[in-house]
Amino acid sequence: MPASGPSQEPRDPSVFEALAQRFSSIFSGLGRGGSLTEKNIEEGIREVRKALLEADVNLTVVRSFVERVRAKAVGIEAIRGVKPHEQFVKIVQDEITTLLGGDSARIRWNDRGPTVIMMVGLQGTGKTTTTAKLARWLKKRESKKPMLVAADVQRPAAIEQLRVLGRQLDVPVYAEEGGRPPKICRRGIQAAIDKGCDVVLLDTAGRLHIDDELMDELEDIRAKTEPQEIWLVVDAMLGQDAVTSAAEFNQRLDVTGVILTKTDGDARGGAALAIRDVTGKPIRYVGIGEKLDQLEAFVPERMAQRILGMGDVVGLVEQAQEVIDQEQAQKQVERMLMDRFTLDDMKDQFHSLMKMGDMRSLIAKLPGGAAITEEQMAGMPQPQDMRRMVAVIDSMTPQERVDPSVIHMQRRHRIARGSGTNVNLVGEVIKSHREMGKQFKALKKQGLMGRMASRSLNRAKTKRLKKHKREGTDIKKWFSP
Ligand SMILES: Nc1nc2c(ncn2[C@@H]2O[C@H](COP(=O)(O)OP(=O)(O)OP(=O)(O)O)[C@@H](O)[C@H]2O)c(=O)[nH]1
Ligand SMILES: [Mg+2]
Repeated sequence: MPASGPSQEPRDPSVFEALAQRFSSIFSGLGRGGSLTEKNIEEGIREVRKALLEADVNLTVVRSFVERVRAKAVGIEAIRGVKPHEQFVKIVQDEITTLLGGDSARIRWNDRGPTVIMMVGLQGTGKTTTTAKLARWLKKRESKKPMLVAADVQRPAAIEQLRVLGRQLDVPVYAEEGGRPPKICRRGIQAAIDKGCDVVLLDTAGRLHIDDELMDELEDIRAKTEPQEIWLVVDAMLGQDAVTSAAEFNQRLDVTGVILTKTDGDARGGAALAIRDVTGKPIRYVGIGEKLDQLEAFVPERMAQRILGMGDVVGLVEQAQEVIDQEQAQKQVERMLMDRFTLDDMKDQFHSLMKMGDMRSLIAKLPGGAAITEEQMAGMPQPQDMRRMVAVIDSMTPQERVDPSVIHMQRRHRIARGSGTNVNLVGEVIKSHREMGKQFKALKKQGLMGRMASRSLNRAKTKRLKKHKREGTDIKKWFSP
């Protein structure tokens, strides 16, 4: 690897470096114009497509990726304080994260005995090295007691290689000279139990090509050891071939994850980007060098951030989105605080709730909102009911919406007919409105509404305060500590 200048950031696995550079120039190009037009969205998308193809991502994966980005980019709306091209960056980053596997996977620990992890892969991909790296990782980071099992009887030197690594790490190694790997593995697990080890790493033999003999042996090992994890070791240097062989291995063995080695080499990043999409299995770790500490957990979101190198921009967009949610919520709270929570307000609220998710998450976003109890939330209607409730409100007269107490039976029938619902639902809506009003009053008593409202009022205060003074409402008591 070429020497880098002094005091550099930790270097990214170099397979992602070229990609990172490409993306950074695409994004800075987009930002230059200030605004994002349909034309330069298309340009941006075309550039992203080219970058992925150059990185050796296969065409099918690129196509569906680009379609997803386009679908989202078309809907970009202006958010105050955020430039449209910055939103575009976030869309691309979110999609890269999804492509890489979304949330990072966790090891399925066996709670009834040692956790068995079976390592498989073609010859020379780095199985043995990675097995040792994992033993080190599990020992150091998970406080586990691992044991290595030499299940490779193909190469005479394989056992010795594993023994040397075990000595270096002070991790026990189980090996037998000769014999069949499935049996060796079973006895290895028993040896681990006897020694009080809680993780067993099975280092299996590689072949040059995927053949039936290898697969039969691996299937036999799997049947005899019932591993919690089967990790496929894939060499990033093999590019698209790595992806193809991963797909084949996965078809036969249904692996639980992939480890991508040699990402420090000069291969292009395509394998890393396409493996999840093609196999449906997440990358769990990446090898970033020959040394035993050169292993990294693979966190899709973090990797996407590194590839795009636009962490600040994405953070900014997220923040701005949150502020908007919060401002909308505060406006509603302010109205409720003024005791003028009409059915029209309820309808507005349903609309934004249907957009934003449920009441719980809305209230949780407000300052102090996390303190609201489940019980207090119970009266809040669910999003799925809201659409029909909105139809009911739409069939009411303006007077009925402000003062639902005038809605007697005859009017209920009229509203039910008008909204294509039934009398019971009309009753429900009126009751919900009353319940919500009560809930807000209860919250107000706790001082929470006061605190929330004082923020809004700082901005919009004088007008409304004057109005309340005129009407003689004692608003001050809500703000007292
Ligand atoms: N640069 C680099 N080299 C690696 C990495 N992982 C493994 N290697 C090297 O790849 C070579 C093969 O590694 P092994 O662990 O012996 O591979 P294997 O899959 O066990 O090979 P077989 O047992 O013969 O199938 C060795 O020279 C390792 O040092 C990595 O992340 N980066
Ligand atoms: Mg090996």
